[in-house]
Amino acid sequence: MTNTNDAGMLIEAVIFDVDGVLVDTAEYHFRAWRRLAEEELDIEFTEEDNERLKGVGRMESLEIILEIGGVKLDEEEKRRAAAWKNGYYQEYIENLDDSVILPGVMEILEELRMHHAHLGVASASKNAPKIMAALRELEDFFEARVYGQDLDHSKPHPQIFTLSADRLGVDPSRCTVVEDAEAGVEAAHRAGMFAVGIGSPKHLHKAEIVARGLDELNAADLLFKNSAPPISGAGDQAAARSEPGSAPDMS
Ligand code: B16
Ligand code: MG
Repeated sequence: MTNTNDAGMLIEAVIFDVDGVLVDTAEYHFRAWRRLAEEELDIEFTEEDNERLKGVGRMESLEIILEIGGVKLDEEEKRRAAAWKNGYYQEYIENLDDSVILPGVMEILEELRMHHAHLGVASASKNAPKIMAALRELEDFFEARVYGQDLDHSKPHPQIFTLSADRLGVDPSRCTVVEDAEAGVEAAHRAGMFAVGIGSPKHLHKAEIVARGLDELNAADLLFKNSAPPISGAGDQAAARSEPGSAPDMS
């Protein structure tokens, strides 16, 4: 690889989050949590609340919902609540097909492959192996995979991405992470990587680039190879790029 980003660094690898970046399953997580919150726990749970759960592990997500509702459960009740949610979620993902792959995903992966970028997939979800196995054409793009089963720590802990870089054999400073979660952007920065946010600039403004979807970006954007801003169809706040050359916040 000889691509250089504006900070004078070489990007050799791109690591993709799964839910909300590659596939449209983030919506299913939200529906399953809302169903649990409203039907089983009598807690009102909004889309805004859900932003705090994105990318966060199952038990940590439950703790956030309980905190929102001011509800206390003992350990056994928590275990059962998390299992209920997972049961609902698994019903939603039972019959997955290629239609869940988000717009622009296959095209940008193809393009990155032409640039000889190393590609990794990294998800906090323990259901991610099942999702990826159902989508073979997508899975085939990736050299390294890190899933919930491999992790001791939840995002924003950087473990998910440092382990990915390790498996790809690439230094963290040469990696870009593509994430839809605020906690994921923070995890990328704590791993010493660049972050591309997919979703709303309101929640993802700390990422070096924010776009509504991968269909607004191209391989050069993820490799920080040019400085032209991505085109956005994003209504209120268009795809935003922070000042190129700004190094990731390593705090
Ligand atoms: P599970 P990602 C994350 O996946 C989801 O964003 C988050 O909502 C979910 O709670 C977490 O996986 C754990 O998922 O309950 O299936 O193990 O965004 O990191 O791909
Ligand atoms: Mg995600």
